[in-house]
Amino acid sequence: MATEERTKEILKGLHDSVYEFEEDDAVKWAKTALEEGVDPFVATMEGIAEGMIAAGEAYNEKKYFVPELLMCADALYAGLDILKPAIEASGRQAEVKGSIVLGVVEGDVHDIGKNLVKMMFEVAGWTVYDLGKDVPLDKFVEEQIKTDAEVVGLSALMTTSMLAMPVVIEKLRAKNPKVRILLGGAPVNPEVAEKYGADGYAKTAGTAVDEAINLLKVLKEEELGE
Ligand code: B12
Repeated sequence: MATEERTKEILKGLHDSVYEFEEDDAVKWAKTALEEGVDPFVATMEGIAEGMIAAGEAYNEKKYFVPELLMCADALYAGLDILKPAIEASGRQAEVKGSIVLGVVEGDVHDIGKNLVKMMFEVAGWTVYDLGKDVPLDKFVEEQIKTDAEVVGLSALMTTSMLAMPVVIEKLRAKNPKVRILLGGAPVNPEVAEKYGADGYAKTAGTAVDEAINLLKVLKEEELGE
């Protein structure tokens, strides 16, 4: 079991290897994390995901440009390949499992965050219907009807593409008033989610599953009350 200090060092190693787009180092630090007993969930959220968020900040500050970001993403996925099976094995199965249709709305190709969210649902034992990125709005509705998923998760990373969210929500509600809708992505916040008529919001992939479980619990209570 790594000491607190060593854990910090390993998390920094993961963070920096994503930030500095060192794919081999990301693999090396992910393996080190597992060998030394760092919780793979913590390694993912506090190491790898934080490294990508820092890369996003570097982009905002014009220190990084598109090629760097894409290389950071490659390092992120290389680390995740090692950590995901370990998260699964560490028994993060949720007590309540459901199914979710997940996608990034039309006009938006930012899918790194959505892929982290997907992974968290998968390791929790949920069934994920991943529609990918730049998803035509009607596709969310079609997929929800086809799969009868209890939850639909919408992701948007741009202030322009997030405007598609209330449109999808209206379409989903028109077809199935019971479906629970969860929003996420950097420009979204609880106020926006409420204004758009969503049922829930999660700031990070780490809290998305808990939020979805809460939505399912409310749904079950409503059904019992009927
Ligand atoms: C990486 C990146 C890219 C990559 C995307 C690669 C990929 N496959 O995703 C590339 C280089 C391709 C790219 C392209 C563009 N980008 Co860009 N990009 C970013 C950047 C730097 C980081 C995003 C990221 O991956 N963050 C890391 C992840 C882990 O965080 P996250 O996505 O927020 O996800 C977390 C949470 O939000 C949450 N979450 C996410 N989704 C969901 C869904 C649900 C249901 C839930 C519950 C939670 C949840 O969980 C995640 C993990 O904790 C941001 C800036 C920033 N600082 O955010 C700009 C940014 C989003 N991009 C921007 C722009 C403008 C563009 C381009 C238009 C640039 C251009 N001129 O060509 C194009 C693309 C256009 C398009 N049509 O989509 C702008 C958007 C501005 C706006 N209008 O709001 C930003 C904000 C940069 C800026 N400051 O200008 N980009």
